[in-house]
Amino acid sequence: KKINVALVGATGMVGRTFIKVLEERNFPIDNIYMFSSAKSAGTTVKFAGKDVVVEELNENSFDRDIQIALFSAGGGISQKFAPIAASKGVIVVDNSSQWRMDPNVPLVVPEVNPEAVKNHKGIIANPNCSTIQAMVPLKPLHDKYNLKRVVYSTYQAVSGSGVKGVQDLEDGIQGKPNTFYPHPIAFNCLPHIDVFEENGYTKEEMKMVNETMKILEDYNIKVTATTVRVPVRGAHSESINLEFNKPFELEDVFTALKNTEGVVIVDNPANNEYPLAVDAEGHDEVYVGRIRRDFSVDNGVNMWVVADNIRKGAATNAVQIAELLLKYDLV
Ligand code: 11C
Repeated sequence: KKINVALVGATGMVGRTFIKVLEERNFPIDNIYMFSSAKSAGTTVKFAGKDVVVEELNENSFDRDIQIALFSAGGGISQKFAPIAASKGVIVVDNSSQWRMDPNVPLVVPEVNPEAVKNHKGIIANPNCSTIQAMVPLKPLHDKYNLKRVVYSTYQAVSGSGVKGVQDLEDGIQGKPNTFYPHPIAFNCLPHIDVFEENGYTKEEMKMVNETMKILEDYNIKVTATTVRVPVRGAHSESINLEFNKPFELEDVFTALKNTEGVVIVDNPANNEYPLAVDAEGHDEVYVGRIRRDFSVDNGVNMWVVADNIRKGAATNAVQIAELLLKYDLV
């Protein structure tokens, strides 16, 4: 079965990766439509060897036979156009933060809560990149040992901010002033991702807190986060401290992670082997290492989790959701 797919935000960083990932995974596409703002409309993009002309997105863009639309054009576009697409029978997989916490919108990491897609009412949300990569290793451990508390400390790549973030890092390395971040990102760490909320946390931090509970369907887990932008180009790293309600053997934690789809363990400190952003960039897996007992509490573990934020953290996860729609015969 082949379907018609639309990409909204086709020329952005995630949009371009949608194209790559759809091609790589041989997603069964009959026709593909690409939409963007007026600025990029008219450009030609290659898909599976054919030229596709990018069209300006408008209210009538979905008045044709489209089954799935992958959106990555920012929250404002998703807020306006995802309901329009859904009202015309298109299933939207939305990469923005706009719909994630809506109770009518499933928030899905395919390795973690695939069945949630079945509850969709036209829109399915792709979680935030830093949440996605944490969920993949946390889910099997939560199932086995029941999470009591999670402490996230992130080291996030500039690609999470799109092309402007990458440019600010490249400019800064060459000694030019920053024009995008509020402070230089070159040779620096900024404890500030997205806007600050009234509670003192950033929106990125609150996304990790709220999305973790929604995806694991457990509102008893205590979650806190500090999210930091670091001068890395293309993969987010996270220190994750876990506390469980049940006791565990560390080797069983290793075994559980080893048997988890999408996880690759890189943990051989004797050979200086642990997950690195530069190794994860360009790959779809979530790399986990530095797995060790937290001796400061009864049932605690520390780990280091790295993944390409544009691939598993965005485009790949969205394409995997689209694959689930086919698998479950929902299109
Ligand atoms: C970052 N996590 O690295 C952000 C980017 O809610 O989809 C993704 C923002 C989002 O800056």
